[in-house]
Amino acid sequence: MTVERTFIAVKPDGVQRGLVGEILRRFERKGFKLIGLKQLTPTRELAEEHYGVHRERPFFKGLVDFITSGPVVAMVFEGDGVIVSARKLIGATKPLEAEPGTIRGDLAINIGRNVIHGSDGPDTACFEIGLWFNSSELVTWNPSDQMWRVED
Ligand code: 3AN
Repeated sequence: MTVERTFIAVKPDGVQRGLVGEILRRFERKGFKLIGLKQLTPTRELAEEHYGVHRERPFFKGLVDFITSGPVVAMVFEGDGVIVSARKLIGATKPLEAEPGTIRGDLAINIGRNVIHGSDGPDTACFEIGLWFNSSELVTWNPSDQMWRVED
């Protein structure tokens, strides 16, 4: 497996509900390495670019209104298979379809308030990391317990 990076964001509902630590903890416990972390209230321009694929959908304006309504905690995690694994930790888009044990399955009820975003593939991850972070904001480091997470 190749080492990958993915973009994760705790949305305004997750921040307002005090779920940042709970969500971050799940990725850390899994063994993924946090290499970027910041809090910001996204501009409309950033939100519209981020959700550009949904531009023609009826929920687009509401989605942009919501994501720009307050602080978002943006993160980049690194690790083997992190893109697919993060999507599994997050759970299905519709919280009522998300399995218990997943972030949305445990912490959300409504599709419009589903607490977290995670990149859905390698191209999206690359695009979203570049959209939300400058390269100088990403930190390269070696956790001292790395050998306990991976074989080599
Ligand atoms: P995911 O966040 O699981 O990748 P996407 O990319 O299909 O899901 O949708 C992006 C976001 O758009 C969702 N997280 C959700 O907040 C919102 N969304 C998707 N479908 C709907 C819908 N039918 N009604 C309202 N909001 C939606």
